[in-house]
Amino acid sequence: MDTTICAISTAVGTGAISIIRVSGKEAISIVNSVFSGVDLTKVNTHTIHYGFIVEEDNKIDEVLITLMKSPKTYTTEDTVEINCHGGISTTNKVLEILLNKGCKLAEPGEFTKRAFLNGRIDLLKAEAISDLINSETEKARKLAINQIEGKLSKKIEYIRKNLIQIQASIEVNIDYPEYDDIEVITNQNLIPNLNKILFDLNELIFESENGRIIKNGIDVVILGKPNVGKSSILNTLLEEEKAIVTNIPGTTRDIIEGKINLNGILLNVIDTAGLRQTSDFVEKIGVQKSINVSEKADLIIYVIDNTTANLAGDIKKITNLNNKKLIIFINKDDMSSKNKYDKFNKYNVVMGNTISTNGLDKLKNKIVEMFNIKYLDTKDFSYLSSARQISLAKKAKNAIENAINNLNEGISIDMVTIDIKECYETLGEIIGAVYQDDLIDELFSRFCLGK
Ligand SMILES: Nc1nc2c(ncn2[C@@H]2O[C@H](COP(=O)(O)OP(=O)(O)OP(=O)(O)O)[C@@H](O)[C@H]2O)c(=O)[nH]1
Ligand SMILES: [Mg+2]
Repeated sequence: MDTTICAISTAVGTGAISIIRVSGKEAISIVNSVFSGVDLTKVNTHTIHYGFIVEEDNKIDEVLITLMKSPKTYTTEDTVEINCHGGISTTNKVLEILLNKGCKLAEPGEFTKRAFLNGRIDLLKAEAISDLINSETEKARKLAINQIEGKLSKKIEYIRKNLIQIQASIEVNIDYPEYDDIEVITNQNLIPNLNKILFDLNELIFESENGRIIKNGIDVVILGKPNVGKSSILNTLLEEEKAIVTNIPGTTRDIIEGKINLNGILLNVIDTAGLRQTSDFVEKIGVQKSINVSEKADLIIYVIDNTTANLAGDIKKITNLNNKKLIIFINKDDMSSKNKYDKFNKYNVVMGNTISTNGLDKLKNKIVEMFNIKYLDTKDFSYLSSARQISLAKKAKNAIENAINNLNEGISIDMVTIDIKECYETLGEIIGAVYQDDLIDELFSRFCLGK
């Protein structure tokens, strides 16, 4: 934190402008020492200056310098941003000059890490900055910007405030039992308050599924026997001839992926090798891969060929897919069939084809319905969304459940303060009020360089 760091903040490549960001105690003096324009140590904060970056008497680049003095900056430290002409060689040369003058090259996410460590933003907001950069849909962008604005932090802070009030009233009872004007804490008034917190945590965890799918999308795996039309479904969904389609069973041997935007939610669609017993070495590996990806899927579309006479093999495979969100898609409904599908009544069944333009509309509608995609628009877009946040919320919930169970089992109130404190601190970890250095390092290392 004592060093002055610098990095290229724009994408590396040829472009109109590249921005090099410098932050730290010596940011202004270092840039000033290589700048031909005004004396940057004497100008007002939040001003822009024209000039050249120079090395000995050589002009390296014509630049605009944005100067921002602490504390109203991204990192809260003195910050200088150099707008260079874009292009790899110029930008790298300016960066090299700054490094020679004593700047350290920033690690990925180090500017944001400093903003967090200097107390300008909490951990949820810091994570959301990375999410905003990586967002691929409008909904993901909205989720991230709401988190930056602090909507999610407020929800967590609210629960923590209630916990601290409960904790304080218990402690006052323990410390000053002789006072008459203090409300006596009993199981009767404590348990309902803890149940209210449990309710809020359950809601956060339940709704985190929305956050997860808005941020990461839904992993959809297309499974089924060979030649049923899996690759045709992928191609039709993507509106692109991505996978090879032939009438030869066993055409697809590896997994093929593509993304589509369904009502603002990203579907990561994965086509797989048809499931069958085979002696072909390569195809065997492909079939195993199909099984592996299906285990990690959020949704399996199991495809059946409408013209298949014998469904016994399909029924067996579908039965093995228990615990998975599943749609059985009867493909090729443009072809006649004597099949009856009432044995699939307990599943989500959709019929369609890949021949007509609206042959897959019912399939898409079913996905929208199963993942409540329309309902998401009516909500406030402040959900826990990362695995880190969700697992901590679950840990906090366990602590509060322990407190309630302990009270119900007759354990004394002062003992349950341990569980209440654990819940409070775990929620603190979500926003970064409590943190471990290595976890913070790991989290910021996933950021872009220069952010
Ligand atoms: N009539 C009709 N034919 C279809 C339909 N969808 C796919 N087909 C045909 O079915 C054959 C197999 O299609 P694919 O998409 O390659 O099937 P697959 O399930 O990917 O097959 P494998 O890769 O071998 O597992 C091709 O000849 C397609 O043109 C459909 O809705 N109706
Ligand atoms: Mg295929």
